[in-house]
Amino acid sequence: MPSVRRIAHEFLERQGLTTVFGNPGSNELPFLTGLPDGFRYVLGLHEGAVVGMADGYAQATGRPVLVNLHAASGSGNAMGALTNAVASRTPLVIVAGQQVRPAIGPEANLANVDAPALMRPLVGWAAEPACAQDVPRALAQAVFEARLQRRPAYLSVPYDDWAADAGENAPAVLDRRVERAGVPAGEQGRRLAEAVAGARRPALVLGGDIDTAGHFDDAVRLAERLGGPVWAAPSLFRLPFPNRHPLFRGVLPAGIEPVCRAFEGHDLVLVLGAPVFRYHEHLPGRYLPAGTRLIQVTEDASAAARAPVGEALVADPGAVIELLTEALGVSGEPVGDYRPVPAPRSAEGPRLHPEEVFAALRDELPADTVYVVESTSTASAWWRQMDLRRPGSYYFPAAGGLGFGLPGAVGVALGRPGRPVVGVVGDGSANYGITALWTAARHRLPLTVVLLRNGTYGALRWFGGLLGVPDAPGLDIPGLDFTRIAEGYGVPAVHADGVDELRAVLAAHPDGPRLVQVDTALTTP
Ligand code: TPP
Repeated sequence: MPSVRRIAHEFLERQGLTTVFGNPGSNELPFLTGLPDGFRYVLGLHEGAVVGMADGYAQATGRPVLVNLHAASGSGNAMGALTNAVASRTPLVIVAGQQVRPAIGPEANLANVDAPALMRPLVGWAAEPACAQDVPRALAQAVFEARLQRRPAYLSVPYDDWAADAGENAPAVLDRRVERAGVPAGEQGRRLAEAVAGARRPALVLGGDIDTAGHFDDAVRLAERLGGPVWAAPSLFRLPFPNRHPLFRGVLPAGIEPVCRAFEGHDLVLVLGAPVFRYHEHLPGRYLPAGTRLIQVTEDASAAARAPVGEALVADPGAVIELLTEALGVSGEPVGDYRPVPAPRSAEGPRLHPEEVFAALRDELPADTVYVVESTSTASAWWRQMDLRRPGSYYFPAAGGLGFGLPGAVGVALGRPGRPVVGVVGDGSANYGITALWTAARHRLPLTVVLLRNGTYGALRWFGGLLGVPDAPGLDIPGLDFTRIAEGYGVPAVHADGVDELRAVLAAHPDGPRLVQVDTALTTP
């Protein structure tokens, strides 16, 4: 009979989970031994970076990805990064090493005493198989749970299970297929099409899921037939629509009252592929203007159930886009031209305004560049300057947990080798995932990191004003030189002193990673 390990490796291979992001410990080595030839192990030096890289990779490839973590300590280190993967609905399959079963009760070193409970609020499914022979089936369940729920799943495996005999039933999992279909039933589709076609002034709100699921261009077709304004959902983590398209009105502010204000005058708001809504700043008010009907279409049953307002249909937003585009027919109205970019603002003194940096990126880098952004006080500057027209062009930490930017950029660069990838990262944010630079160097990824150094936690300064607490300590971070830090991890780095130097640096396209540090002025989000 084959071992549990043999069946597990073969199952993972058949499911296409052959890239493993991990940081190993003694408990994990027995799983990692004898990996078949087609496997690739991507070592991250800290579990936060491991999960951030896996998240970026899974999002960029659109497929579940295997993550291997070390017991409770490694899983604990990964949890901040996991909050982002949960919010972006990334199907991570996390396998963590556990002590041998007899050592768990007495709490031997590296025993993860109640492993599933440790992770449960975050992951969609967590388990530790009750015996070695259940490991292959449980691993299959982890993969299918992650894929079906689009949420990380967690499996803790005692390390002596891997060498155990798998038993005669174990190979049955190898041929399993589990799929999902999400097309609305005829009557549901008809009602939805009637509501949309009958609306006087419909508005469309698109969530990150639209880009994740590959419906960016389909959303443009639907919007043009609808002819109404399009917003991106609040707390955006992927751009679902070209941001200079004439119908695009921007990212909705993440507060109840301003969202309500934006919908004023619309009789129907159709939300596709987003929760309703992921607010951030607590700005209370009515959820919707009087007389505005909201219909949400999402594959995420929990997002439908927990919304405080509106009707919801749990269905594949892609199928609904197709259905509605057909039902609406071709509109006679021209939509107009893409909106031009304004001249970038400049700052007083030697520091660059972030708009000058973003204008340089826009002008000097190819139009299909992918940006992984973790710069928190520069959002409005970003959207004023950028012109992103391709699917998969923009990633942001989905739950606002810092530490995604650098690792996420590394993961995207690994997953999308055909497109230029740029990480745009603040000097505060960079520290939470800094070890990912080592992985970028190790894999010689053609990744550019643009490091915006304003010497402070800019977004928190703005929040301090909003909350009426301008004197909170711990907001300044002077004295960091990321050119030296990057060099230490093996990534060549330069400090660009002005716009001309920045533009000249960006115009060169090295075939490995590089970090470009630039001093920027403080702006408000
Ligand atoms: N810790 C984590 C893991 N996530 C967070 N979001 C925070 C702390 C709180 N936080 C939000 S924004 C921010 C901090 C610390 C500052 C980020 O600074 P920087 O990257 O320099 O961007 P800036 O706001 O200056 O543009």
